[in-house]
Amino acid sequence: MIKRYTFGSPFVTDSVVLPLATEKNPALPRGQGHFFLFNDTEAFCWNYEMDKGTRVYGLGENLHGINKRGHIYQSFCSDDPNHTEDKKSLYAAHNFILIVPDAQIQAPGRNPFGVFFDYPGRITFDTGFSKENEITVTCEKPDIDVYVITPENSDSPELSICSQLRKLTGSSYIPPQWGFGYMQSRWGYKNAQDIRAVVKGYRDSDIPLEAVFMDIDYMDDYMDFTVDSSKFPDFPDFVKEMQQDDIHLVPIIDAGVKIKEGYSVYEEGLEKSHFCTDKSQNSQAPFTAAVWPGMCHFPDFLNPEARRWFGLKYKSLLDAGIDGFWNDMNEPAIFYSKAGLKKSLQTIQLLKDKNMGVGDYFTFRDCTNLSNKDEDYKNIMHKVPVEKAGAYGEQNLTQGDTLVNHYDVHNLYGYNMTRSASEAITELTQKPVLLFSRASCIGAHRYGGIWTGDNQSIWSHLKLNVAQMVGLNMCGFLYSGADTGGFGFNASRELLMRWVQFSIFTPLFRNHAIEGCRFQELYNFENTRQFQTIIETRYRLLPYITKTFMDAAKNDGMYFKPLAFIFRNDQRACKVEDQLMVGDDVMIAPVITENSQGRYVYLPEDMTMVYFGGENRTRASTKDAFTLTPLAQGDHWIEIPEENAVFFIRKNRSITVAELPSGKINTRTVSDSTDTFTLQG
Ligand code: MIG
Repeated sequence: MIKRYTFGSPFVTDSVVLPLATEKNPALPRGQGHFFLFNDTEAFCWNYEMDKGTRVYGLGENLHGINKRGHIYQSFCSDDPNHTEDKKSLYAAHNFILIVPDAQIQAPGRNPFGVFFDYPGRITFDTGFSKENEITVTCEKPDIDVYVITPENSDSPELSICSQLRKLTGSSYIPPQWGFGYMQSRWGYKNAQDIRAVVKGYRDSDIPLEAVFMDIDYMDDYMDFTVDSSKFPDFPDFVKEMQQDDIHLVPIIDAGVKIKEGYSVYEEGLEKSHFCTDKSQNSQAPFTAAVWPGMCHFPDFLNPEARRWFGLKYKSLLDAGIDGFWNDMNEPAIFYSKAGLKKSLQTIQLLKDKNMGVGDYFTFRDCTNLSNKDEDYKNIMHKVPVEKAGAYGEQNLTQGDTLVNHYDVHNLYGYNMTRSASEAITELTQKPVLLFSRASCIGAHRYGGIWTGDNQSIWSHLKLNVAQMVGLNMCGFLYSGADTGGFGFNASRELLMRWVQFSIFTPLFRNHAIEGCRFQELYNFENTRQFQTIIETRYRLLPYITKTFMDAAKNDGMYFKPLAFIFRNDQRACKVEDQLMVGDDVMIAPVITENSQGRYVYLPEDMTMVYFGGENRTRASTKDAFTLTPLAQGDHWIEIPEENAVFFIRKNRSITVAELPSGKINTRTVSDSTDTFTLQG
């Protein structure tokens, strides 16, 4: 059951699609905490007292483990590539938590429940950091819709809560079938030649590849919807050439629109007033700040007309044959604003001839940090229909619109960029299009997938990736994954190998790396055949992976689940943080530490271990390449050599896997019809 509690006059975020009447009485039933307002600031607050054994789930992409207890998290979409443990926020705002009270304590009102905070601005979740046994959720404005979700069945209450959240917020985006293939990306592929070389590298080493991503360098001077003709002399022709080789090209689109005379997107946006405006200029001029292309304006994605206008711009690339996009920098990321730069140059001017001691030096040092500042966000204004704005409207305009300050609705920007693309693409073409975004909030899962942004090639980020997948699935982002191998830093062969072994199970499976780092394409590493074996396992598992994904998408379920949601009465299973269920039949236990030949795996029940790979593997005999070993419930040390993919099938369950055609598989795509057979657990 879902109950809606409305406080003040909330902004209509469109995160929710199910109309629900609001509760007359704002008091929560016993065991669901209480709401209040801070007297001094009027800030909204929800507070809940936990027992020692209570577990907290949710929060989508955010940091730390599967159990989110014990930290402070914040939803404020942030372009911050340093995903260290002290951070509160990554690129997304997934304001859902699920609380599972300690099952050992029997008392009335102690059932699992979920809370979705439908709020567009900065909101903080203290899940037992300030006080070990208290959760406090606070947001800055008193205007908010809160949805409290209780289970509809007692067999799997957690899954029931998550599925109701999806009913409330709409069903998840489904990618084209090829989106389940293996994809390669790198910031630094400069031209058609570079991309051809990548495809050749994969074909020569006989590793399946479905798509190559085009990062910002394909554009003419970083201008959205342009292609640099010196790098791609005949772009539609090149797209065709790639298609003939079964390769999809996926260009990036950034949020900022370059200010440049003669650039049609800039000129049209200006003429039609489709850019966000500048508060310090009484909203009479567009807001200006620098990103990749230098000074930019920002499309007003919260304004329905601007949203449609920008979305229809994807047409030029669709017309060139493109069928996939990734939306970046849409928190929105800001390098510096004019005002910010001016202030900092003034500060430097004052310090110029000074003998700087520590105070002045720190002032000097800090004043050059100009990115993603609240001051800038507070200077951006959106034009929003009055009926959506609630108490957020600041100044009514003609034609039923009002001005809303970006800072207050910051988390809706990336979401509405993806919505802009998705709605227009649906209008423009019948073909299924791949679409995912960096910034998001709940609601965006209806329009596209997300990737988890700029992680790094370090072991702790592989571990984080495992936990993130659970939070993301709970919030509806089924089509998601991290940059496999890590984006920043240089990946060791071993880390990449272990990461690929995990990512063969993530619906979005993309290897991506930063400009200038070690080349991370699989064929650039020694013993390429071992990588080939693992990627092949992905392709062999596709019948199970796509079926599990489609079941989750169609039934508002989860693709990745924590063991705790399935083996609810097993206290050990409830605490497992590094093993996941993939659907109902398969459990995975990725290796996430270095120099380990294997790992301990906890089996909550008897399972069959499946090894794929090794010396026996030949294409002609797929069946022989799988080794099945029944194992009893309990702890096991499992050897997981580099060239093997290992997973577990639950007892009496079976999964369908694909035969691969014998011989070279380099033209194989996910859509090839292949024979399948069954692995029996
Ligand atoms: O400021 O387009 O997260 O995937 O390669 C960096 C260049 C901008 C950030 C994205 C990353 C992408 C990079 N972008």
